[in-house]
Amino acid sequence: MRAIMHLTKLCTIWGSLLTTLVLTRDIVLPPILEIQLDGHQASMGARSADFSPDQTYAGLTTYANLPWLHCLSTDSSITPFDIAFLGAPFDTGTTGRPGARFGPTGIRLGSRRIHAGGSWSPYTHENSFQSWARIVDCGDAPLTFLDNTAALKQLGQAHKTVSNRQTNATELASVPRIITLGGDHLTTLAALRSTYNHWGAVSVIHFDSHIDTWDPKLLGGGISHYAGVNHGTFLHIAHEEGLILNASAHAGIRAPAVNKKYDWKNDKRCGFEIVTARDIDKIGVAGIIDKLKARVGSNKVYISVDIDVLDPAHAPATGTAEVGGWTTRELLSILDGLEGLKVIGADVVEVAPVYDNAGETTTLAAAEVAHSLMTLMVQTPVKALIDE
Ligand SMILES: [Mn+2]
Repeated sequence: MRAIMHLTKLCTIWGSLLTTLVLTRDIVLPPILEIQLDGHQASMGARSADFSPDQTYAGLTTYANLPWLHCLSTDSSITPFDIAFLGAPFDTGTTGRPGARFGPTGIRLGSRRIHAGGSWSPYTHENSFQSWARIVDCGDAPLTFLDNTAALKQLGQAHKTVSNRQTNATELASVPRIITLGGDHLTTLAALRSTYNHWGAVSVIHFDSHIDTWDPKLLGGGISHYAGVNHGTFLHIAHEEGLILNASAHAGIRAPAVNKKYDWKNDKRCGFEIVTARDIDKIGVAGIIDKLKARVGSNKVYISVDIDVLDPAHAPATGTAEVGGWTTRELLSILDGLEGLKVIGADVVEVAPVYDNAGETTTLAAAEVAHSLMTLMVQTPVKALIDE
């Protein structure tokens, strides 16, 4: 009892002390006179504002506030870099809702709180922006929206130009690696054609709710050869062109095939093993990671993330949404679990911001997916064929 009385007395003293403190705090209105713009002691009058490039919400919107570089310029002496973000504003290869041409802009907006100065991971305690790699945003490739064949050629040319640049950390990497911000999934075909030149045929880890190996004669209606080249057939075409190894995998599959047997058989023939969306209920995140790693082994890997691998609850803004998918946390955990793979190229595609909500659910997710892909590249530098 005595102790309780003592405690009550103490609380009363503390209470009045706090009240005094609050009442006597010196508040200057308007509160601008003593603003410290450089984080030290300067006042506004001292004109010492911090205009360093690593400021969020300032300057032009690049991916994660990275420096923009005119990678597609004809100037051969531009700043060397090791990893580049490249937008592919293209959506005329889609069979569903269009709008992914605005994906690169959407993903950049979704990334505006990510920045090099404050990206220390709570999981690894690393910051992949502060590493051996110089990372830049090359802006978007100029692509026609009127001719898919021409657009693919333009995108291929852009990839070639960017990947033929000088690297900065020459002892670790001789070819700059590209993370494409899509764009519908057909854009991945141009990326794979380009990576082949530097890395040869690669394993593909394809995060998607759809297999995307559909036979162009079937998906495209057989109307024309041109119609068969679309975002649901590009992996079939990549296989035909010899760009991918028979050691590739889909992850997150749940969309139905359009026939009983042929699609699955054809998918296998194209080099893919399937991890379904519901496999996660049986083997968990760790089991999925193990399966994917076992499938690609020590091969060089291209990772393509169709944002529709996520459930529409986590990524509504996409062209061909399928319910019953993974959560954002599950996808990020799986991606981060692929640490150690030799990732030579990557993309996040099928982001169509017009279908997003006010909370930017999809573009925030896509931005973080791109961050994870970038981190995989930083964790494992890879030598190009020519250096092996
Ligand atoms: Mn896809």
